[in-house]
Amino acid sequence: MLEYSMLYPKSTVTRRVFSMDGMWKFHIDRQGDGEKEGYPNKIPGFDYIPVPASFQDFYTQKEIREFAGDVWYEKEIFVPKEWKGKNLFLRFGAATHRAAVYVNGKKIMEHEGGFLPFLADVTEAVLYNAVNKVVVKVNNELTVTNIPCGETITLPDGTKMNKPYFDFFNYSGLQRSVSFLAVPKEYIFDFDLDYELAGEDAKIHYDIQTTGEHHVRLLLLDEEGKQAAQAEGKSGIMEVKNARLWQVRQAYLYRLIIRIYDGETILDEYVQEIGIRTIKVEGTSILLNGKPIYLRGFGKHEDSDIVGRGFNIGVMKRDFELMKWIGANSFRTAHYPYSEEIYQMADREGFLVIDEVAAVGLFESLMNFMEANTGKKTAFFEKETTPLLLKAHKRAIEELITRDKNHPCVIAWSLLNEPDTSSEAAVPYFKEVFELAHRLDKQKRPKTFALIMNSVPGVCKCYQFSDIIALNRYYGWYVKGGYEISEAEVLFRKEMDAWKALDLKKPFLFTEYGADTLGMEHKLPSVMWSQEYQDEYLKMTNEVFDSYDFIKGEQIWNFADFQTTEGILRVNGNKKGVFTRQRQPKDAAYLLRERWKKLPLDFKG
Ligand code: EVA
Repeated sequence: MLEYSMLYPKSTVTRRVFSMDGMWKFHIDRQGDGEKEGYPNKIPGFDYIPVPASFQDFYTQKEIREFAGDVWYEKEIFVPKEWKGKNLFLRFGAATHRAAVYVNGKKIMEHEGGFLPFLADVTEAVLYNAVNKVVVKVNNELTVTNIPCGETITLPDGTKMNKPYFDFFNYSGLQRSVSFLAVPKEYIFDFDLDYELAGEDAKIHYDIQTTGEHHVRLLLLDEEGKQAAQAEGKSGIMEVKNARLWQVRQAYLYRLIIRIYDGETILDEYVQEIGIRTIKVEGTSILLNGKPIYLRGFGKHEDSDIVGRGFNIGVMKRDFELMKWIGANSFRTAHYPYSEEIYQMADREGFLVIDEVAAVGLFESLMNFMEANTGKKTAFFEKETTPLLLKAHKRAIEELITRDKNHPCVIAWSLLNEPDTSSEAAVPYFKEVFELAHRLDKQKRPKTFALIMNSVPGVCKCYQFSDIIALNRYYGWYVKGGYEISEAEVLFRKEMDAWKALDLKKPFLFTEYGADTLGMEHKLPSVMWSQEYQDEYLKMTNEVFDSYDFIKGEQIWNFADFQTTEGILRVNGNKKGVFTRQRQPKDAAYLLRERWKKLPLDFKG
């Protein structure tokens, strides 16, 4: 169990949340000696930047954009005296990739992992009815002992530089909201829900964890605010008559109110919207509420102009509108857990989410999507440091599942993206990771990982761990692109025939396929990178998808163009977007819309 509660911050009759978003004082620690220089008490200078945001794209200097090391943030907060006697927490939606938190000069905690929330307990450190100083040191260096993986090199002139083993820009900083919470001494710490459907009715199996022994009561309200069910005690079953189910693109959300009582006094209250639904895999089918579904949608990124990977509420709204327009019903949170607000929106809009932990780059190469095809092996899981990586990875899985388990939108966990599965050493690693996820999830959702191009029958040692076989495939792009596309199709079908021959009795899903396309480029006849070629590529790929019954979904790479490390394969970023980075459609968007609007939800049963 985690040492702090991951519940999303909400004000209720017993809780108070104060947003710390806005301008923070900011300083880049070029010497890396901030502690020695007294930064925990006060950071130097008067530069201010917004939170939440990545720090990289505001500035005009390349050495800031590429900076690898420590950056410092500072903000003052007034703590009212009425909050005495409460637990006071600072909550960081994320700090990429690791952070140390100081209050009034005193170190409170450290956290590693750049895409999940953490809480600093500042109850003892604050001064009441006074201004308090919050200082946060954020470090963005990449290592092979933390996820996502990469390395930090030193250039001949002494400058440090990040070398990701992954294909997205190493945006960092305080990229998500920061809040200050006042929570009662005895409080609701966590809860787990699971659903069982019985005819018209539903049973909600629940477990509530609190920090004390007082009595717990639950109340379930429907969308009109009418009582739909109630229950007493920390664990049990709540019966919902004539339950309205959470369905794909037709969400129904109940409001669950959890309270701790001392007699008739409410000690703590937490409120969350929940959706009643079941999810499971049976044979080659993915079943939502017992009925087969076919996924259509995207691998995405949190990425936009100016704020980088910072949570951007406007971009989130636009993305959902575009996904609805194009007829998508799902997305994968490639390659890290997204901001919590995105899952809340997916809950409300009825989108299916494959929730991915930041285990990307477990294949030692910047261009792994290219090199996997060459037969390159990197023995990634045979490193001396692998046990440390495994520890960080498991911790991130625990944080992810604890954070996201009660979202109806989350239908599967993706535990790795494109690891090197060619050596036996990967097997015990996978075993630990998959077993942990299974144990932590009361709903026992399907678990998967995205297979890199060379993870094929005969080579991949780990696909058996997956409940859904998720393939990242680029036949017609990295393999035999352009006029060779007919050969790409032959090779693609050959691989799919090999999977078919294994008769795994599991659903297959394409978690990636795509072709880089410049939003302004037209060419008749087509060439690679033109809009015409993206369409040709999609026609070929779709035909292959439709030839195999066990393929139960397609999530194209990528929803939108996104920023990457600069290099000869990337033109100011990755251009595989169906939409541009500014969220306007390429030609392929119309082709996909045509297809997806017609595909029934239960396509291929
Ligand atoms: C690509 N291919 O080459 C993508 C990457 C992605 O951006 C992959 O999983 O295999 C990766 O991150 O465009």
